[in-house]
Amino acid sequence: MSEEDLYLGLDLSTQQLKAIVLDQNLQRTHEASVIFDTDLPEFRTHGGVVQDKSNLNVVTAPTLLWVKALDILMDRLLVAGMDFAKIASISGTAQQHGSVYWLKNAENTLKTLNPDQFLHIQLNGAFSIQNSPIWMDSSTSQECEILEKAVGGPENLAEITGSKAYERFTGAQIAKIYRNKPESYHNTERISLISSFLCSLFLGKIAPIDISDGSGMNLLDIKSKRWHQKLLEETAPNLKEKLGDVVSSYTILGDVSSYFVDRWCFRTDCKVVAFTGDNPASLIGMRLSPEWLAVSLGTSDTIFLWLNEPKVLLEGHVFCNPLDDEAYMALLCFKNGSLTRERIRDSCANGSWDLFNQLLESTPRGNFGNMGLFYDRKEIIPFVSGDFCYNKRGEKVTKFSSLEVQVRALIEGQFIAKRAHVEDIGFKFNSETKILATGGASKNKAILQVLSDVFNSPVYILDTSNAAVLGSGYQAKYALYKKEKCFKEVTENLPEPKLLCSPFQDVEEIYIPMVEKYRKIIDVINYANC
Ligand code: XUL
Repeated sequence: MSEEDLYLGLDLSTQQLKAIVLDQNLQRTHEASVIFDTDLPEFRTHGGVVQDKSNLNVVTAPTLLWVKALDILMDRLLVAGMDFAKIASISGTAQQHGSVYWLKNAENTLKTLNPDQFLHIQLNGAFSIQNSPIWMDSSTSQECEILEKAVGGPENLAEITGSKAYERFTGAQIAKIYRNKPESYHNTERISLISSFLCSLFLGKIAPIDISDGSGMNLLDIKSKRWHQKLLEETAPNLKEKLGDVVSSYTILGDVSSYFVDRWCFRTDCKVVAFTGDNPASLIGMRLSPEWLAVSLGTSDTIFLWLNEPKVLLEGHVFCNPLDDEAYMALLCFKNGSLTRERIRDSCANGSWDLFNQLLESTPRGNFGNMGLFYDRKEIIPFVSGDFCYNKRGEKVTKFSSLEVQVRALIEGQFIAKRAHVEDIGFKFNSETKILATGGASKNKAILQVLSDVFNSPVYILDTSNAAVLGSGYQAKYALYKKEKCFKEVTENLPEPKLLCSPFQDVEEIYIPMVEKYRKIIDVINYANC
C-alpha cells in the first residue's frame, strides 16, 4: 500500500450514476456523474425510471441504460484527469431492492469482454429481462401475501427477514417475474441486486450479494445471514442457485477484471470490494455508531440507527449492518416531511422560511399545550392521513388560534412522533445520545432546536449530501485495512460533525407527557379507522 493510493466509490441511484475518488485522507480528488434522463435520452426515462402507462404501479429501469452510463462515467473520469493505475480498491452502492436478470451464458460474456469495445455493446444481449424492476414499483401485493403466509404472517416475516412483506422488496419482484414470464425466468442464469450487478461489471464475473443490501429482499434470514429455504421455495424454483451465496459487505471479492486493466489502465491488483445498498452505504458515509441517531429531513424524513441486536419492526426495516456482522441497522421512513413543512410555511408564512422561523421561535416549548399532527399523504408510521389539531384542553379543533401555534404544532408534532416510534423500537436515550441532522431542512437552525428539545439530545450537522457515494469510498479503503484498523481509525482524519443545538433544561418535563399524548391520539385515530 502506498501514500499515493486512491479509492474509487460509485453510486447508482435512481436518477444518476456517480463516482468519487478519494485519497489516503479520504478527501475527494475526482468526481463525475451521468444523469440518466439527459445524458442518455435514447432510453426515454423520466427521473431515471419508466412507468408502465397501463399500470402505473409498475416501475422499471432499462438495465442496459446503467451499463451505458458506466461506459460514459469512465470516460468522464478520464477526461477529468484520473489516472486509474492509482486506484487501490473500488466499492459501490446502488438504489436498494431492484433486480437484474442475467441470461444464460452472461457470466462467460463478462469474463471474456473485449477491451476495445464498450460494455453496453457487448452486454446488449446479456439480460433475460430487459427492464429491471426497481424500488418504486408497487405491483406485487399478491406475491407479498404469499410470502407472509408462507411463514405464518407479517410479524414472523419481519422477525426472519427484518421487514414485513413490501411490494418493492426483491423477493416479491422475483416471484412476479416467475409467475408472469416463466420462460424468461428459466432462461435466467443469475439474479443480482442492482448493487451486485454494478460490482459484477468491475469484477468480470457475477458478484455475490452482500448481507446488508440482501436484507432488502424478504428472503434472507438476517440472524443466520443465509437465504431462508422456505421463502426461496415460495418465491420461485431453483432460486438459491440463481442468487448465489451472500457475503459480508466489506468483503474483498477479488481483483478488477482484465477488461478494466486493458481498457482503462487499472493496475492488475486493484481490489473490488462488495457493493451494497444506498441506505447501508449512507450509514457508512455518515460514520454512524451506536450512540448516534441520524435524522434526515428531506421530501420524506428518514431515521437511521445502529442496532446491536435485531428488532422486530412492523413499520420500518432492519438490515444487517454493512460495517459489523454482529450488528444491524434500522431505517424508519416518514412520508410527510418537507412537503408538509412547505405547505404550512406557505399557508402561515407566505412561503418564507425566515417568517416561519420567527413564528416558531415566538412560541414556547410545549406550545401552551396545543398539539398538531399533519399528514398530507398517507403516512407510513402511523398509517393515517389528514390534519389533527388538539387544543390545550385536548379538544379536537379544525385549526389553531394563531399562525405561531400552528407552525410550532407542526414541527413539534413531527418530532414527537419520531421520538415515540424510535422509542417503540427499543432505542434507549441517554446522556451519550447524539443526533446527526441531514437533508434539506437540516440547514434550518430553528427547526433543529425543536428536534434537539424533543429528543433531549444535542444536534450535530455534517455535510452528508453525498453520504452514499462517500460511504462506498470509505468502504473501499476500510476493506483493505480491516485486519489492522477499525473503521473509526480508518476515517479518523475526517472532520467531526459540528454541534449546532443543545436541548434546554426543562424539555423532559414538557415532552415526555407530549409523547404519551401523541400515543393516545394515534390509538384513538387508529380505533376510529378500524
Ligand atoms: C429503501 C428504499 C429507497 C431506495 C432508494 O427501502 O426503497 O431508499 O433505496 O434509493
